[in-house]
Amino acid sequence: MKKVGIVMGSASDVPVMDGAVEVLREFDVPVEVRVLSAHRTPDDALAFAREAAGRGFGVIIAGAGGAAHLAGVLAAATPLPVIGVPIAVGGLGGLDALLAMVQMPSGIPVATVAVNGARNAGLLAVRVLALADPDLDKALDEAREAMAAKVRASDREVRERYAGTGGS
Ligand code: RP5
Repeated sequence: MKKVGIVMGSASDVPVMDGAVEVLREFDVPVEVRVLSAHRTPDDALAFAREAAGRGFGVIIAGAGGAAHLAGVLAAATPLPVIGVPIAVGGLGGLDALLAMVQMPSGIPVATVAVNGARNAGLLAVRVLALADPDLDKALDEAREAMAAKVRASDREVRERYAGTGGS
């Protein structure tokens, strides 16, 4: 199975990016987690991106906050799909990082998830790998069904709680 690279701009991003690691572990997808900065260690970040496809990665997830160039820089140097996780740091609550990732100019895309949306980034990475892996595809379908069952249980509970209060 292909690996997923989880790259973040600083160790301070770990609490958010843990969400992506967690979901990939739930699906037994191998991960390599790195701190590589587009600003502070640009040569290391580029080297990682250039070598990633040849080292068995299938997808890269990149989390960064502030003027977040990391996802775009990695995407520029690899043919692999890059999923960006904007991280909320500083006074703008992550809006700066969100715009930096989602507003990539035409030509080099970054699939950007919500601010601090590392879990969805992990799920999207699993979905990409599942295109070539029927077992992973089945596991994802089962996880979705389990999630739907939980929502239906909540629906039953709420309907019972408010039964007879004038609604239909
Ligand atoms: C970004 O700057 C990192 O991704 C991090 O989210 C933010 C702040 O980094 P530290 O100052 O905490 O190292 O490059």
